[in-house]
Amino acid sequence: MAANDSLLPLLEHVAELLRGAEHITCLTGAGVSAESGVPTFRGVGGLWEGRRPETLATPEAFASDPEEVWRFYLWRRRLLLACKPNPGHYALARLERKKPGFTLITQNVDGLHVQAGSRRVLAVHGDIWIDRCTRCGQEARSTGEDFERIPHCGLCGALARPGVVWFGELLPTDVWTQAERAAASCDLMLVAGTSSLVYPAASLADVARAGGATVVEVNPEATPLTSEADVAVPAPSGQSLPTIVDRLGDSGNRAPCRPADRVDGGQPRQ
Ligand code: BJW
Ligand code: ZN
Repeated sequence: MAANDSLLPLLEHVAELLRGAEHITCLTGAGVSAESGVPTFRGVGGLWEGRRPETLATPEAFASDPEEVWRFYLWRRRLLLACKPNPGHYALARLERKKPGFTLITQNVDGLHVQAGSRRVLAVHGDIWIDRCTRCGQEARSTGEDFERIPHCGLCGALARPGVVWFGELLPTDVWTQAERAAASCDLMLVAGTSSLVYPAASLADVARAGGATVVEVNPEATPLTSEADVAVPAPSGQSLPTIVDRLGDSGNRAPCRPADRVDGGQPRQ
């Protein structure tokens, strides 16, 4: 669905800001996948609704009841198999090709940015499709077929865990370092579909602002970032981002095609 007509001047203004920016960094959250049918974490219909995050997304929860935690993640994997990227994901993939100095940082673990054609994705909260051994750290990509079986390591046979970042865990160092660098050095930061409640990812907008960047938020609801942002677009990303990127034109900055260069956590972590 196209963006509401009354928003067009605002979207044109954002396109103008993007046109003038050399280094653009985008931070996305669960809201960007909402129009693909992936539930967000907080709010009505969110994954956490009726549950406390600490009961599922912590190392302590996994240690005390790995089966219950795995049931949650296997349920989400099954749901994701039916989800496809939406126009917001595709718009960000097009933006990367139009602007060579573009970096995409995502808190999402669903892989939909890569499916949409984004090539360089800093996945700061990991990847739901990775099984990581709790003993030797060996990582394997799930085939996404067996939703009944709790994964075990192909090398040592120990219990695996999902390759995501839980509360109280460090973000993958290499990915996080690159994300901070991209935030500090951009002249425009686009923050789309995140409640800006979870740290340290939420601090990236502050890092960008401290470096003098213009901050643009895309979110139908107000967040703690809204009043700090230079521009707030109160609309779904699947409707507003395509219009913004369409209006960008070519900018004379088309990036050459190159093989996928995904940055998603790299090293096995314990
Ligand atoms: C739309 C839309 C549409 C809807 N279009 N928009 C500083 C201060 C306070 C606390 C801390 C702090 N530093 C660290 C902490 C602790 C903690 C934390 O942040 N807690 C807060 C809850 C207070 N952080 C951590 O523990 C992190 N680690 C860490 O800091 O390590 C250092 C350390 C170690 C030891 C001790 C202390 C420090 C790790 C955080 C890991 C987060 N993990 C999760 C789960 C990942 C795995 C999984 O998927 O299961 O990541 S939690 C969950 O939240 C997930 C998300 O990536 C993350 C962010 O959520 P997101 O994406 O913003 O989604 P929602 O649902 O919150 O919002 C959706 C938004 O979309 C809404 O605003 C909607 O309006 C909008 N929307 N439709 C556009 N169509
Ligand atoms: Zn192992």
